[in-house]
Amino acid sequence: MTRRLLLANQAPPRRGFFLAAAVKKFIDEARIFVRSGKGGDGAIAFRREKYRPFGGPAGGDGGKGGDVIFEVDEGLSTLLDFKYRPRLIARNGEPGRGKEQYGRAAEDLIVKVPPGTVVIDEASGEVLADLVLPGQRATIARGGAGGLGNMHFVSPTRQAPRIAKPGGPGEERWVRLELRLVAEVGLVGMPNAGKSTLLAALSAARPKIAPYPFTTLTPNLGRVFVGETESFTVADIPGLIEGAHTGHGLGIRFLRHIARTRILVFVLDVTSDIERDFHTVRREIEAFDPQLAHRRALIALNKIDLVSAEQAALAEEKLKRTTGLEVYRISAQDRIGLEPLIAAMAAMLRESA
Ligand SMILES: Nc1nc2c(ncn2[C@@H]2O[C@H](COP(=O)(O)OP(=O)(O)OP(=O)(O)O)[C@@H](O)[C@H]2O)c(=O)[nH]1
Ligand SMILES: [Mg+2]
Repeated sequence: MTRRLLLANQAPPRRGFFLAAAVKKFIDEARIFVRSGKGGDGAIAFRREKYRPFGGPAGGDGGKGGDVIFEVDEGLSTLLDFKYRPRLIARNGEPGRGKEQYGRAAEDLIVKVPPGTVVIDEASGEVLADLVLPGQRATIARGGAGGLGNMHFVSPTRQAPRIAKPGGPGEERWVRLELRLVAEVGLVGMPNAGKSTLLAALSAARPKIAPYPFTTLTPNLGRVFVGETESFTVADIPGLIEGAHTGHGLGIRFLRHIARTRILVFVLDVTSDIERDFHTVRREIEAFDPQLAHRRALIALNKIDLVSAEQAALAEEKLKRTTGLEVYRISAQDRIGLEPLIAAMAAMLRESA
């Protein structure tokens, strides 16, 4: 009886659990409020000493307010934390005290962000920071300076100043965070072309692979090793279809994640209309960012295990002619032709360094 009750109670939350698990994977946009600390006020105080009727001014300075500092943490890969923590507020500096004591400066608020986080001021649209390298830091809101205590305001005509400076104000702003993955190579193509299969074949990444379009819902990253010393990162993004830039399919918002790549690899399915697919994908990329369409690129002609060698060769020739790009015949599934493709990517990266 107890047991059945328990089970009945457990049933409903499952759906929420799965939803949360799906969302947890990858968040690449966030809007947050940041505020640095105010500086502590300077103190007005006088020395009181036995046998000295007029002690001098002794009000100490206030401490500096805490900065809000963003720092790249290599271990992070999503902006998820900010969904739960949209307000980042640093502490105020302590006020100065008597006996010439300074107020304590507030600790800075160090906020960890994933590599590739772009910080944009919401009001002006200005990019405040583009945080890419591990450990890289940027001050997003500067803490106010501590105010001067009255001990600084003594002059020959003013022996007992009753003035001190208030602490400086902190800064506050709304910022937008955008994650742009840091990868050297971006895989682009129609849904089902085999991008995720290729990423899995090239790296230790294990993205979901399935025989239907729009399997990949959020980008995947993998590291590809070339020989002993060289390596580069490859991003696999959701498939693009005609009209993606007007919101068809999953749209083009994930193209942001290949904005930083140095080369693009068009993954084409040899069993479909390859030229049409190539131009469709190319057009969508161009609509997103004309710059991106000029990025160095090569073609991975995939699924050659499904056609004869002659058909594959013909397709390759046709593509070379119409696109002017290097074409590599591969089967991501059967791991055919991967070595030359990897070598070509590495060479192109070296050239464009
Ligand atoms: N025969 C064959 N099938 C392949 C090959 N590469 C991928 N596939 C299959 O094609 C289907 C789609 O592969 P995915 O890697 O999920 O394709 P995708 O381009 O990532 O698709 P989206 O994530 O939907 O954009 C899967 O059933 C794969 O097993 C290949 O070289 N040969
Ligand atoms: Mg995929």
